Amino acid sequence: TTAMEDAGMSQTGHRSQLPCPKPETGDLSIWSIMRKNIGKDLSKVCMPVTMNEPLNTLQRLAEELEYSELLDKAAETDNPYERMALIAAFAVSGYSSTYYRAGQKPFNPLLGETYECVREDKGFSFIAEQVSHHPPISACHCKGEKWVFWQDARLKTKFWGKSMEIIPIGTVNVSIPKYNDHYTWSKVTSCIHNIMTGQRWMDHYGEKIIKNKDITCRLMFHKASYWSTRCHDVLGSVLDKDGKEVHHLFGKWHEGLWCGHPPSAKCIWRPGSMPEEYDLYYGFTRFAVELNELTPDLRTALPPTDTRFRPDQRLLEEGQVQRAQNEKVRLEQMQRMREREREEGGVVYQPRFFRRAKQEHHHDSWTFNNTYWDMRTTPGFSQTENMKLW
Ligand code: PIF
Repeated sequence: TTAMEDAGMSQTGHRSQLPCPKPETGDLSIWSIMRKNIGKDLSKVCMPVTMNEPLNTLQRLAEELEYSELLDKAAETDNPYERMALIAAFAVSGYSSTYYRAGQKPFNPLLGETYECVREDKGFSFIAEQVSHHPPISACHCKGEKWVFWQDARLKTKFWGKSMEIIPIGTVNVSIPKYNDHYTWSKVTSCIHNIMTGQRWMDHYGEKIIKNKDITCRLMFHKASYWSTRCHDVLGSVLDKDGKEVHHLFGKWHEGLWCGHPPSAKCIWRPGSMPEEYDLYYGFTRFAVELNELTPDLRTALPPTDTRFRPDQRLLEEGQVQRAQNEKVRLEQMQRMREREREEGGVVYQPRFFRRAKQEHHHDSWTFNNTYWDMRTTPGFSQTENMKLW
């Protein structure tokens, strides 16, 4: 280990470990929760904090940028087919962190909760906000030096008894102004297996189609099966305007993506190594460990609605399960009261940093209103009126 790592810091200058391993809590309650709520919309059920990991869905969206260097590289690649292959690698890379992560669910953010992630080392600034409570919708926007990434995420769940399917609704967007590119895609279905007993694990399957002008990339995520070696396989093609394959892509979402045909294929993405004892720390990657870190400079710059200030999530991170549970209940109650006040006053809730754009494929899409970063510097969030979420 290096001196920095010994000081609890990673090469990036961020923390390299959570303050505390995941507490042993037992898994029994999941049974009774599911049994009591059969057929119900699970997003309307209050889950115990022990089902959570100390990250929320806004931070999970930021996590999709762990391999943002693929976007940097795409933004410097003149060949549009190679550029598409790099965008495809990026769209696959976002799944790799789920390989060790099926055990817990992210916190459901409170309405109006925000999360920013400024990474000077990676050259991006990310902001996300919970824009709807029922159904839960998270919107985010991220500006790199030469690209922009944005999406709104919403999901449907299907409970099958032994497993649960998560069907994402929403569009992922990447634009690269230099080439006038606008890539769009939607996510594939995810499935949590062995939800009640045994070792939980996650799978992702279905077809993902990435579009940009007249170039398309088709990516097929194979459904894992007990007798197949094609577990976690991803196969794809970059197609020209006539549907002719220009590049062949293959790999596994937890191992990497290659372009070409073996043995001469070129690796275009491979996930980083996991931190030590990751299995004791919720299966978080190095990047995930850093997401909820609250440094002194952030403490003064962030709006009070930022997830890093959310007490129940912080308490869980510190291993104080009972206190975290009590806080979760209190915050949910406060949120219900705010909702009731709005109802009584006839006030329609307006998100602060995103606005509802046109309807897209039967669902609303959300776009950034571009006010966050200006407000952050002038007048600064200590001078603005902010929602009191906790
Ligand atoms: C509460 O959220 P929870 C409920 O929404 C509750 O209805 C509400 O009260 P209200 C509370 O204020 C909320 O805090 C419910 C639900 C929503 C998500 C993220 O956190 C899930 O208690 C993403 O839980 C799943 O959870 C991705 O959470 C998994 O939206 C990888 O939908 C679920 C259950 C998903 C189970 C996954 C199991 C994994 C082991 O009175 O205002 O309505």
